[in-house]
Amino acid sequence: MENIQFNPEDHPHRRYNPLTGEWVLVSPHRAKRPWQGQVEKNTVDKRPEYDPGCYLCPTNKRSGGQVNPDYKKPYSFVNDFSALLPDTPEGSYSDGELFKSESVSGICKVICFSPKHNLTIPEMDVDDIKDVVDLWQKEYVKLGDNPDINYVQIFENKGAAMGCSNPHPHGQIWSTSNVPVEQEKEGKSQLAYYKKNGSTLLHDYLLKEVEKKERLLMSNDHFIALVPYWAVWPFEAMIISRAQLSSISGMNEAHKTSLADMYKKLTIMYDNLFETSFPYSAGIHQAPTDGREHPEWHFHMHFYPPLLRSATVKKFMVGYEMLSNPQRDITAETSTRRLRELPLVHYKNK
Ligand code: H2U
Ligand code: ZN
Repeated sequence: MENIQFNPEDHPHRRYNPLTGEWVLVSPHRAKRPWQGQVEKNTVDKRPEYDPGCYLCPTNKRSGGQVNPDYKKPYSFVNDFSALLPDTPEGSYSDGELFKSESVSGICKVICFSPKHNLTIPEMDVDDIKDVVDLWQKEYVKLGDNPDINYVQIFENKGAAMGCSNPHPHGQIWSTSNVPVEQEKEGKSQLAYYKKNGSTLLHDYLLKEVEKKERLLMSNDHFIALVPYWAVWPFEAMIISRAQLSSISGMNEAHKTSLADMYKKLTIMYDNLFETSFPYSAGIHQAPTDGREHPEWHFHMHFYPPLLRSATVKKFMVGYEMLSNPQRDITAETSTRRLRELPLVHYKNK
């Protein structure tokens, strides 16, 4: 083996995620094995614009008895089955080093992206997605202004494969008194980087990726979409702001339109990959709302889609991945090439 040079295109290796400090094992030699399973197409599901049985459609009754207004624009309400409650008493418990707990208070909301039951983000107009971004911004500022709320997590869980309970286009916001685990890891790494270098970690990362090009999916005036070097999920992606914006609160109209446009285009790529409504969990990572300045935080959105080879073959995070660290076969660069080749016209409109 002495004369053979390490080539990350062929040889097993692990890649470092500087945001979380974690590693992913990459096994590109395995991706070359022939795939003998079937590549299936999903049947296109035909849904009505209005579903009288849907708890998110305008004018319908929700499980708790509340009635949705006849909303025309994105509409948010407090989750009827909130995982967090605003009036939780403060307190903590510990018994030595090994038993520790603390109370968490918070507010959970559901956001209906559109009154139309049969749409999804890639099928919505950019102007209408911009209304969603406007509401995200409003909610982030309003929830974040609450002195009990130190983190506002905005996300979308899409598709039955991700455990989403309803196809009506919607997202959620969970806002909490504590900074959750992933954001704490990313916050620590970004703070250490910012202190050392005086610029944000993702600002410098973007400069390098723009130079290298091999993982870039698309760019517009304010954002770049790419498959991160350390991606775990086969078609994982990130949307990162070009400017060192710590949160959505500082975005102007042009930023928000650019974000809406990229959200649409990236999800069109996804849908076109297997000609299916592509499931994913996506969400915004940005500054905590603890009343302090966070110049180290750099606005970004993560997309974690589970599909691997077709509309029906998904990746499982099991075995070695549960016990050791995540692993992937297809490299981030190969995934980028596959996504980049896809047209930006939705397959249903071809
Ligand atoms: P999913 O996006 O994971 O499907 O979740 C939808 C949320 O909607 C879920 O958190 C809430 C559930 O608690 N919900 C209501 O608030 N009211 C209802 O009438 C049904 C579901
Ligand atoms: Zn609906």
